Amino acid sequence: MTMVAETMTAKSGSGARRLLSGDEAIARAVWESGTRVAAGYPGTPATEILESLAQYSGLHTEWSVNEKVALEVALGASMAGARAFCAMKHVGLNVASDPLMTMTLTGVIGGLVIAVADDVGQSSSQNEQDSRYWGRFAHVPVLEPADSQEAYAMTKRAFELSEQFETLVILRLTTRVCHVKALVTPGERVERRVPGFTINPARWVMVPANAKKRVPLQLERERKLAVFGESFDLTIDEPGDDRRAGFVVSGPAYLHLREAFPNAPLIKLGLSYPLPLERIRALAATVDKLVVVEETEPLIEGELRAAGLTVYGKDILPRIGELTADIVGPAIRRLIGEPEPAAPPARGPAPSVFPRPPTLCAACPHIGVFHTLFAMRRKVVIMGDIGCYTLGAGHPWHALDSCISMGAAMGMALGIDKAGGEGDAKKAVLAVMGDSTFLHMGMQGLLNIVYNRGNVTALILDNRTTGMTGGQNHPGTGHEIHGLAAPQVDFAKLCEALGVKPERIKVVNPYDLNGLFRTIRDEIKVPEPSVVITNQPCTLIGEFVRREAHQVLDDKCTGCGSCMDLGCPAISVRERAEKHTADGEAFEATYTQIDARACTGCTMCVAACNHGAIQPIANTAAAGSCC
Ligand SMILES: Cc1ncc(C[n+]2csc(CCOP(=O)(O)OP(=O)(O)O)c2C)c(N)n1
Repeated sequence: MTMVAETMTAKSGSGARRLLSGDEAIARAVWESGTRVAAGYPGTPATEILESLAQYSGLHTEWSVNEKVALEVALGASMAGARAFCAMKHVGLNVASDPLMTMTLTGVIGGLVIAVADDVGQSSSQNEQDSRYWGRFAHVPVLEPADSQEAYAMTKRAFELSEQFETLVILRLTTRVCHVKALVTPGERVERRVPGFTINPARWVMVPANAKKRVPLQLERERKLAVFGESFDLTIDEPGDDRRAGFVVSGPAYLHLREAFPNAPLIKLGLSYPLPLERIRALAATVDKLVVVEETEPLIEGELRAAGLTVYGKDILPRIGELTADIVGPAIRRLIGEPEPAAPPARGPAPSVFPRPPTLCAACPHIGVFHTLFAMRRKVVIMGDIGCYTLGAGHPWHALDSCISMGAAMGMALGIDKAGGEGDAKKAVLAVMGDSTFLHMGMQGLLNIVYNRGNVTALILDNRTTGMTGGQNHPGTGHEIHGLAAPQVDFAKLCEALGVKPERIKVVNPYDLNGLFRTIRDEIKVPEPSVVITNQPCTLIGEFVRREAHQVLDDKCTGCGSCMDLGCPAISVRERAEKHTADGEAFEATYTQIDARACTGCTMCVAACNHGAIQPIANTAAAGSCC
C-alpha cells in the first residue's frame, strides 16, 4: 500500500505524437509521473535521460557526484513519500550497488525507479555487462523496454509497481533503446502530494535486529511479484502460426526476432524478472523447440533450464554484442532445418571508409599533459583512469598504463608504489584523472595515498567539465545541471584538506609545455604525495577562448616532425621526403601543415617546434605585407 496520495492536478502535457529517443521518452514519463526528485551521474548511453529531464519544471534534478550518492538522494526522497528517479549507465549501478542491496530490504514509500543503461556492443564503455543480474541479486523487478514508446509506458508502470509492491524497480535499457528515436504519444503530468518523512527505525535503521525481520518480507514480495508477472499486461503473448519454434524474448531483441520471423509464436517479456514461468511453460507445450533470444548473458535461458524446460539460446546465438535480424535469422533457420533464403542481389563492393581512431580535440589541454608524460616515459609508470584523457594511452602519446574503473588510478598507483620490486616498479608512480572523475571516486583514493604515506604524484586534469560524456557540469565547474551558478570546488584547497602538503600542490597551465614538464619532473622527485592540477578549460565549453590560428612556415620547417608528435589533430602531414643529415645518413622528413579552421592558437605546437617554423597567421601575413 502506498502512502502517496494522488491529487490529479494535471499540468499541461501534450497528446500529439513526438519523435523521441528512449532517453527522452523516459524523461517525459518520469516527469508525467509526478516525480519530485531525480538524480544521476552521466554515462553513455543514459546521460540524456537526466539532461532531458532537467528541462522540465516541477521537480528537482541534479547531477550527483557519483551514482551511489544519486541513488541515496533518490531513496531519501522516496522515504519522504515523493516519487524519485535515478539514471546511470551499467557500471554506475556497480558503484550504487551498496545502497541498492540494503534498500531492497527497507523497500520504498514513494515510487522509486532506477534506469540503468547497458552499453551492449561497448560503443563507449570499459566493459559489457548485463544489469538484469542486479534484479535477481537484489530481489527487485526488472522491466525491459524494446523501443521509445515502451520505454515511456514502462517507466510509468514502473512507478506504479514500485508503490504497489513497495520496492524499487529497475528499468533495464540498452544503447539501442536509449538512442534510437521513435514515435511516442506523451500524456500529462500528474502532481502528487508528498506526505513527508515519518520516523520509523524498524523500517529505516538497518541494524541486524531490524534488517533480519525485513528479509522474509523481501522474499514474500518477490513471491507476490512472480504471481503478478504471470498476468502482467506489458508482457505480451504473440500467438503466431509457425510451430517449429517458439521464443522467449526481452528488450530490443524482440524487434530483431520479429524482423527475421514475423509469424513465430513468442512471449515478449515486459517484466523480465521475476519470469512468468507458467506462461512460458504454456508456450513451450505448443512448439517443437523453445528458444530464448536475449542480448549478452544467457540469463533467462539458465533460469528456464533450472525450471526444467528444454531451451536453446546461447548455444546457437552469440553471447557478445547486439543481436540483429541478420544474426538471429540464420542461427534459428539452422536450428529448425529451414534453408537459407536466396541471397539478395549483390550491391557492389562496400564503400571503404578510412579508419579514423578516436583522438583528442585540437588544442585539448590534455594533449600538453600526455606530450609531456611521453617525454618522461622512461622514468614513470602512469596509472590512468576513465575520461577523454584515456586517449593518452593511444598514439602518439602511449602515456597511460592502466584504465579500470572511475577513480581507480589513485588506489592502483599506491598499490604499485607499495609493491616495490624491480623493472618498471622502480620508476616514479603517477596517477592521472579528470576533474569529474576525481570528484566521483578519486578523492578518496588520494586521501588513502596521504594516509598510508604513499609516494605518488597525482595529476588532476581540471578542464571544468565532464568532457567524455558530452560536457556535463559537476561541483568543480561552478554550475549545476541547469547551468545556473553553484558553489565551486577549489581543487587545490580540496587536496590540501585531504592532507597533501600545500607546497606539494601545483596548479599549472598545460599549454606551457616547459613549465608543465618542470613541475612534474620536480614533483616526482619528492618522496611524498604531491598533486599537479592543470587549469585550462575543455575546448568545447563556453569558457574556452579561441585565439589566432597558426601556420607552418615552409622556409623554416626542417621536416623533423616534432609538431606531429604533439598529437594535435589540427596538424597533418603535407609531404614526406627523403633527406640526409650532415653525416650523410638518410632520414624521412615530415613536412607539416596546420588546418587554420581547427587551430585555436593554443601555441603548444609553437613550443614543440625547435625551429621557429610555427607562427600566428596574422603575424606572418603582416610581415609579408610589410615587405
Ligand atoms: C561508474 C561510471 N560512471 C560513469 C561513467 C561514464 N564516464 C566515463 S568517463 C567519465 C568522466 C569524465 O570526465 P572527467 O573525469 O572530467 O574527464 P574528461 O573526459 O573531461 O577529460 C564518465 C562520467 C563510467 N565510465 N563509469
